[in-house]
Amino acid sequence: MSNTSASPSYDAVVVGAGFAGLYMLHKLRQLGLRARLYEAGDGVGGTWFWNRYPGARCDVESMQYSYSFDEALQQEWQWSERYPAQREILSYINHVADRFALRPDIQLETRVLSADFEEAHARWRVRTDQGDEVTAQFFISAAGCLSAARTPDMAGLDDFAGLRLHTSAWPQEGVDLRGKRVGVIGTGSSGIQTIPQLAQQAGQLVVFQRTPNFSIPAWNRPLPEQEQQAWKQNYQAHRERARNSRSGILYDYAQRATFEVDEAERQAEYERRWRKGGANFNHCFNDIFVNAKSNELAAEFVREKIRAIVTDPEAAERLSPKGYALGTKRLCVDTDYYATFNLPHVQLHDLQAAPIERFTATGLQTASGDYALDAVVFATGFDAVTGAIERMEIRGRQQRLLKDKWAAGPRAYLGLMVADYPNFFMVTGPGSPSILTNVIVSIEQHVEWIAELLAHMRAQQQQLVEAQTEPEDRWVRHVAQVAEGTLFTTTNSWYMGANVPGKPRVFLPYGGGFHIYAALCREEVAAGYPHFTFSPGTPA
Ligand code: NA7
Repeated sequence: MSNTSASPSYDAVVVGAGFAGLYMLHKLRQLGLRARLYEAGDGVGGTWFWNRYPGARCDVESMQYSYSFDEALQQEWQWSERYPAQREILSYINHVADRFALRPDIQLETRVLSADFEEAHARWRVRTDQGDEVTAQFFISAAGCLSAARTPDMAGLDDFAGLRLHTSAWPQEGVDLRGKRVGVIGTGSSGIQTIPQLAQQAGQLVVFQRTPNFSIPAWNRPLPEQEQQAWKQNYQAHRERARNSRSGILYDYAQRATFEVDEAERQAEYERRWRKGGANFNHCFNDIFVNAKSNELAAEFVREKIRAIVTDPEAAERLSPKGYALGTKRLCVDTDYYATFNLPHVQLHDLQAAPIERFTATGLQTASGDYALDAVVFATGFDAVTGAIERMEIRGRQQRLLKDKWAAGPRAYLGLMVADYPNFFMVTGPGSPSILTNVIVSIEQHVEWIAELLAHMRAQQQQLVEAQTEPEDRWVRHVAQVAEGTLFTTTNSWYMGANVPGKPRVFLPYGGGFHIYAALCREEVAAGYPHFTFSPGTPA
C-alpha cells in the first residue's frame, strides 16, 4: 500500500490548460478547493496553443467562440474579425488566465502520464513526466477532443532529410517556407485552411489528397465596432438562445425539409447559405443528416461550385467529394481553398489513384511518380475524443485500465463520468455533444455541472461519486441509437474513429443536440443524481 502522506495532496488535479481546463480551475477555486493543473505545452491555450499553422482559424464566429460566464469579460474583450485567427484566440485565453489569476495553480511543460485510483485511501495518485507524484480527491480530464495528433506510419519517413511539420505542432517561431518545394498530406479542416496560405509562400506546393472534403467559404472580414456593440447589448440573450440550440451556435436552423420546397427555392436556399458562408450551410434543410437524397442535392450544389471555381475540369472532379454525405466528415470552412488549385505552382496529387509508397531522403515516391520536396506538412488529424484520455494510463477500481474498459468503444455516463472510476470527470468526454457543438458552450455546461456536483457532495458530506453501470450502459446504447438514425454512421470519419487504424468504429459524440443533452443533465441534478452512487469514502 502506498503512503499518501509522502506526496503533495490536492483536492483536484486537472489535465490541460485549454478553454476547458482554465474554466474548471476557476470554478474549483471559487469552490475553495486546492487544485493543480498540469499542461504539456509551455503556455496556456490548449488546441490554440498547438495549432499555429498558417491560416489556423476557428470556424465558429468570434462573438460566439468565447466564454459567457463573466459579463465584464465578454463586454470588454474586442474581436477583430468575423472568425477569430489562432493568434487572437491565444491572446484571449492568455488574457483570461491573467484576469482570473489562474497561473499560480498551473504547471506548464508537464504531461500527466498516469492516474491511479487507490481504493484504500479513496484518492487518485497522479504521476507526470516531470517526476511529480501527487494525490487528489478528484481527477478531471480537460485534455481536449482534438489534441492527440496523428502522424501516419509511412514507410521510410525517418529517411526524409527535409523539414517535417505537423499542423498541430507548428513551431512557435514560425517556419520560412518561401520558395521551398512543399508537400501537404491531408485535406481536412487543417489542410484546407493552411493550403492557401502555404501556396502564398511555397515555390511549389503539392497537395496529397486521399479524400476530398466539402468546404464552404468563410467570407471572413473585419468585425466593425458597431456590429460588436450591437451584439454585446444583447449578449446574455444571444448566449441563452445558443444554449437552447442543437449546436450551441446561433445558426439559421432550417425548419423545412429539402423536398418541401421546389427546385428553384432549394437552389436559392443553398445559394443564400453559400453567400452567407460557414458551417451554417449544414442547416439549409432539416433533413440533411438523415435523408441521403436530400443530402445528395446539397452535396451536388457544392460540387457545382467547385467546378465553377477550379478552371481545370480534371482537378475540379478530383476535388469534388463523392461517395459520402456532406457534413458527415466535419464540414470545412475556408478562404480561397478551391481557387488555390488554379495557381500554376500548386499541384493536386490524388492518393486514391496513386498512394504514397515510401519517403526517401529527398521526397516521396508514389505509385505514379516521385516528388522532390524540401518540406512535408502533415495535416493528418487526431485520435479524436478518446485519444488524449487513453494516452494517460488511468486506472480505476481493481486497477482496471480505462483503455481496456474502452477496448470496444468508450463507455461513460453522459460523457461525464465512468462507472468504476470514482471522482474522475471528463470535460466534453465521449458520448457528450462536444465536437458537434460550439465547444466552449459544451465546456461551460460540463464545468458548471461538475462544479455543482462537487458543491452538492460537500453539502451532503460525501467524499466519493461514481456513475452507475446500468445507466452508463443505457446511455452508451442511446448515443449509438441516435447516431444510427443519421447518415454519420455511413462515413469513415474521425467522428467514427475510422481515421485511426484499430480504433473501434463507434460514433464518438452524442448527436441528439446540445439543448436536449443539457436538459438531461439538468434533470439528473433536479432528481438528486439518481444514476450516481455517493459514499462518505474512506478516511485517508
Ligand atoms: P482531419 O479532419 O482528420 O483530416 C485529416 C486529413 O488527413 C484527411 O484528409 C485524411 O484523409 C488525411 N489523412 C489521414 N491519414 C492519412 C494517410 N495515412 N494518408 C493520406 N492522408 C491521410 O484533421 P484536421 O486536423 O484537418 O481537422 C480535425 C479537426 O480539428 C477539424 O475537423 C476541426 O474540428 C479542428 P481521409 O479523409 O482520412 O481519407
